[in-house]
Amino acid sequence: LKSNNNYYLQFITDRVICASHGLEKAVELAIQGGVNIVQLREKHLTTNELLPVARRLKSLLQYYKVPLIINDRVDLALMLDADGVHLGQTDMPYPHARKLLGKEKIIGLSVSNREQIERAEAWDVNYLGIGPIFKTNTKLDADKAIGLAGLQQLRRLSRHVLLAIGGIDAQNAHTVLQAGADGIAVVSAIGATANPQQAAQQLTHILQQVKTDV
Ligand code: TZP
Ligand code: MG
Repeated sequence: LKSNNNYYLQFITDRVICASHGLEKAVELAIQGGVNIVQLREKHLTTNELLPVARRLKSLLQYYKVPLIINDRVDLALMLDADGVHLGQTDMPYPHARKLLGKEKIIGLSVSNREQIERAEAWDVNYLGIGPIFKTNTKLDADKAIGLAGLQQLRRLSRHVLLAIGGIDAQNAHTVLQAGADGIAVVSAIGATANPQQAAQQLTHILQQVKTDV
């Protein structure tokens, strides 16, 4: 996974959580604050509803040269010529997704335990989303939080770029980076705030600081 500025800050959309700004405005502000990967994740939209949203986001992100990743849906990523897809453990298995998307596209995969992270070692995923690290109210069917100790243990088992996810905010971001994450992925720490730009900026500073510390 290439990174513009040597840090990874992924913003994951949730139009309900971003409702006060509107999805596109929230994404734009997040980018202006330093977000450098966006994942479109709208579990409650039908395919038909998702398409126009994805198209508008794609042109917005093209303007800012920020990659757009589509949650779960290899078909939509292909159809839109998006930059990539983020796969969960129950989505299309990585090898098939890679075959369809080709080697230039970004493929991220969610992992939350040892077995999943070990299986991913054989695959050229572009990053792993690892978590939930902390308790989160954003994903109701999330696995149990793995904690900082869990992250530290799983870190040793993987050669991949690890983006920590789940309950991460400006208060705890430095601890997940110290535990071995290469970057973070957030929904509410940016989307649920009154000022997504400022929230993203704060996270960006933490990421840049910890990266230059080590
Ligand atoms: N996968 C694991 S936790 C999570 C997802 C999509 C939700 C993260 O949301 P938040 O608001 O950053 O805790
Ligand atoms: Mg998924």
